[in-house]
Parts: sequence; C-alpha cells; structure tokens
Amino acid sequence: MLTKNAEGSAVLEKPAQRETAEKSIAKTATPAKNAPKIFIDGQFFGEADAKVSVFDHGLLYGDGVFEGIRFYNGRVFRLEEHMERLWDSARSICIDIPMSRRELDEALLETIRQNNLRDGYVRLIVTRGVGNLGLNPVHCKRPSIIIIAATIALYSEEVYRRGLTVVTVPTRRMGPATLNPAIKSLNYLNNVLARIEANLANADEALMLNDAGNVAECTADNVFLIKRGRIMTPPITAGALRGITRSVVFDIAAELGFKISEVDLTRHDVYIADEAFLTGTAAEVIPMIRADGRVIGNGEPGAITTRMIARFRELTRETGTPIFPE
Ligand code: PXG
Repeated sequence: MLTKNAEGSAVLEKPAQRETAEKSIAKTATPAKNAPKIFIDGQFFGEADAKVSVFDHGLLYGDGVFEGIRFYNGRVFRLEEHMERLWDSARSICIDIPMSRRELDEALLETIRQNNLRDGYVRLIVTRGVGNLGLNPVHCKRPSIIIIAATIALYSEEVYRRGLTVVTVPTRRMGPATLNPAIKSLNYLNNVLARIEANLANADEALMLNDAGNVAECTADNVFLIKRGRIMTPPITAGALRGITRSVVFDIAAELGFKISEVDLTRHDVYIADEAFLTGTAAEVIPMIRADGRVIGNGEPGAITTRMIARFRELTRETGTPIFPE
C-alpha cells in the first residue's frame, strides 16, 4: 500500500514491519511484495528462505563489500561503474569474487527480471563467507554473493523542491589509515553512528568531517557547494566515497560548461555557500538548504542545483543497461 509519511515522502508500507514517519525512511528499500526472489550464490530464494550462515564473517565482522544500485525505466543506471567499484573494494580487502564480471552482471539483471521490476534498487553484497568465530579470514573458503532487488521509496517531490537540512555530527569520518572510506565495505558503523546523531538532532542528514576538520561527506551522500558560480566538492582523500552519482554530476557539469574543483572544504565554506546539494544513489541529486541552523544561500534550492537535478533525471530515464530484451 502506498501512503505518505509525515514529510510527504511516498513509502511502501510493509504490514509486519511498519515504518515510522522518520526522515530517513525515504532511503528505505522494501522488497517487492509479489514473491520476491533473492539471489544467493547462484540460486533464487523466497524472502523467508533467503538466509546465510551465522558464521559468515559478513555478519560476524562486517567483513565484505557492497553496492547500492538503481534502475529506472527498465535500465540499470551506471552498472559498469558500480561493478568496477565493487571489484575495487573487494580487491582492496583481498576478497576474490567467485564470479566473472559478465556472470555477475547477468545475475544482477536476472534478479531484477525474476522480481518483475522496472524501477527500483538493487543491493549487491559480497561477504567474506563462512569461517569460524576467529576473525582470521584465512578460514573462510568461499565468499558469498547476495543480490536483492526491491522497490525504493523516493523522497517526495516536495523534498526536492524544499531541500534538506543537515547538522555537523561529532563522529568523524574514518581516515584512510584506519579503514579507508573509499572501500564500500559492510562495516558501516561509522556512518550509522553519524546517522543516529543526525536523528537525535532532528536533521535530515549528518555532515561528517574528517580528522583535520574538513568536510568529508554525509552518511550515504557526497557533498557539493557552489560559490559565485564555482562548484566545489571534497577530494576523495578528504574521506569521500568515489560516488557514482558524484561522477555523473561531474559529467553534467562539463556538459553545462561548469568546472568542478575538488578542494578541501570547511564548515565555514558550507555556511557561506550560495547553493549546496548532496548526491547519492538513494537520494539522487538533492538540495541542501540548512546546515547547523544556518540558512544556505537564500534557503531555497539554487539555479545551478535545479539544472543539475533536471539533467540528472533525464539521464536516469534515458541511459543505462537494458534489463529486459529490447
Ligand atoms: N558516501 C557514502 C558513505 C555512501 O555510502 C555515497 C557517498 C554516494 O555514492 P553513490 O555511488 O551512491 O553516488 C554512498 C552511497 C543506503 C545506501 O542504503 C548507501 C549508499 C548507496 C545506496 C544506499 O544507505 N551509499
């Protein structure tokens, strides 16, 4: 049943697990109702039977990697880039994905087909696999691959028109010498803590700084600022994930004749920006209009942000890897 939550975001209600009217709900994906089929290691299972071992190190240690991928209008958006990042994340933590790129592409497309979806969200997970209770991965013989295709509740159109509020949270983004934030690993506690802090502060998102006090990113989104027509975003070395949506924004900016500078940014830069927006697979391109109680620009989504959103939507409708034979 499609209803509206308190913020006006459309959400799919799941009777057994009713969501509360909380802002992050817009990012919650819900499996398709009509007999969802979940891929685990080459086989499809119904939701109730889709299970992994309690000895999988993905569960025991957050030892694994993942991607969140969107599909629109029967096409997977930027599939190749997501797969490349997945392989890079896996390689970095010494997981050898037990499928070829082509096989995994096909498994992902088949999972969407099995669920009969044209618009939605895929969670692609590679875990270290089953081991013992010790953390040494040497005992994990075979990584597991899990693919879940679901529908995704969008932020309502009103949120895109109005924009989001953020707060700078006490939890810092991890530095590259601890757990490199460029690895999209199953260990998301750093982001989860930041998310909890944003919730406690009644903000839509958490602005995370790195150890140097510069802006890194939000909990699942990259950050962009615009000042006097110049578009800026933190470099990857500041602790930002190499976001796929971020790279789409780079492409759009080039098309529109803007150059994007990857520069260190402080909270001061956020407060004095003319415009700001966030990018992420779930949130897409979304205006940010308040930070730590300060109004950004005139408090409304700016002109460049609005053009960015419009072009991004065109690209999601018109490009991507076809799911069904054409
Ligand atoms: N930073 C972090 C830490 C992320 O996890 C992004 C930036 C944006 O990257 P993309 O490639 O999506 O433009 C992410 C993305 C979720 C969820 O369920 C998280 C992500 C993607 C999709 C869903 O919270 N991470």
